Amino acid sequence: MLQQKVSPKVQSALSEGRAVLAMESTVITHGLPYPQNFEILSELEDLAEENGAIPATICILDGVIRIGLDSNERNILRNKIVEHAPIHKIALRDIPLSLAKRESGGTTVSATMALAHRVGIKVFATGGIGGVHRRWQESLDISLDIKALSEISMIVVSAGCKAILDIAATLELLETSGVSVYGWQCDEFPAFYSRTSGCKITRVDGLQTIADTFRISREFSQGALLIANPIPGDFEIPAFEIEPYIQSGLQAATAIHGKDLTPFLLNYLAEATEGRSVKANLALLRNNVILGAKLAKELI
Ligand code: PSU
Ligand code: MN
Repeated sequence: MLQQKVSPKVQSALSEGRAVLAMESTVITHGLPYPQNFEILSELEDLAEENGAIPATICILDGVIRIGLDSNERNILRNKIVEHAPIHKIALRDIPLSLAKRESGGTTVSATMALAHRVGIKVFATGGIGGVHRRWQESLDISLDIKALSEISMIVVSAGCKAILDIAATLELLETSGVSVYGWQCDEFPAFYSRTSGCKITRVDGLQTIADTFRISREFSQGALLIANPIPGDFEIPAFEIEPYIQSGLQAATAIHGKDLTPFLLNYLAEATEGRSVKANLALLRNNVILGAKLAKELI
């Protein structure tokens, strides 16, 4: 009943024990505007390979789990987006219904982790994880990403969490959930568009340290190791510049709830910053894929 297709390239890399890097697709379907989303998808896949790992972009197409896309599948996804066919944002809990109804969609961090883990992929690069939303006291809006990170064994590279979140609360919940969080050559948890957030984390400086830590941690934890990789300085939007836009975006979003909130805010920021937030998002994705690919290679 469950249909899954692993691309031949990813399949042979997995069976030969070569490095594979998982990548999510909600950032393509819901996080970035067209056509930048498809341009960056190919670019990220090339970057992964140049840095030593076979890329495995994960999504669901017409009720089939896809692990690794070839140009044909990329075109199918692109056509659906261009033609405004229904493309869902699929979190881990949404996977079964999406498959049963033969839907298509981008997989979020939680869904991508679960699907990557099923086929034995150990490293995953994303843009920013979901977390605890601001005003969580009223909404209780906390991303399933946190629970997935606490339960699924994987190294996850992200540029911190989205700046639209309550970052301090997200870090607290990651701690309670047993997720080890380390800063890649940095001492603060990055805030997606900004390199700093004011929240201190433990620094790691070497690929081998991370790989060894991950191997050792398997004795103690079933969950993920989250590696926070700050956006490259040239593309950073400092917190004092982006924060007013986030505030006005949150004001505009009072009627938007649940899974629509993140795409709404990202789109709002793209317009408010005249595309600067999109350029930042692309830069941090490249940066994370490069580090993720190197980690996947180190872990072999
Ligand atoms: N960060 C981005 N763009 C995105 C996302 C995160 O900059 O598109 C996506 C990721 O797929 C993440 C999801 O897993 O948003 C979290 O959504 P929610 O807050 O609804 O759980
Ligand atoms: Mn949510």
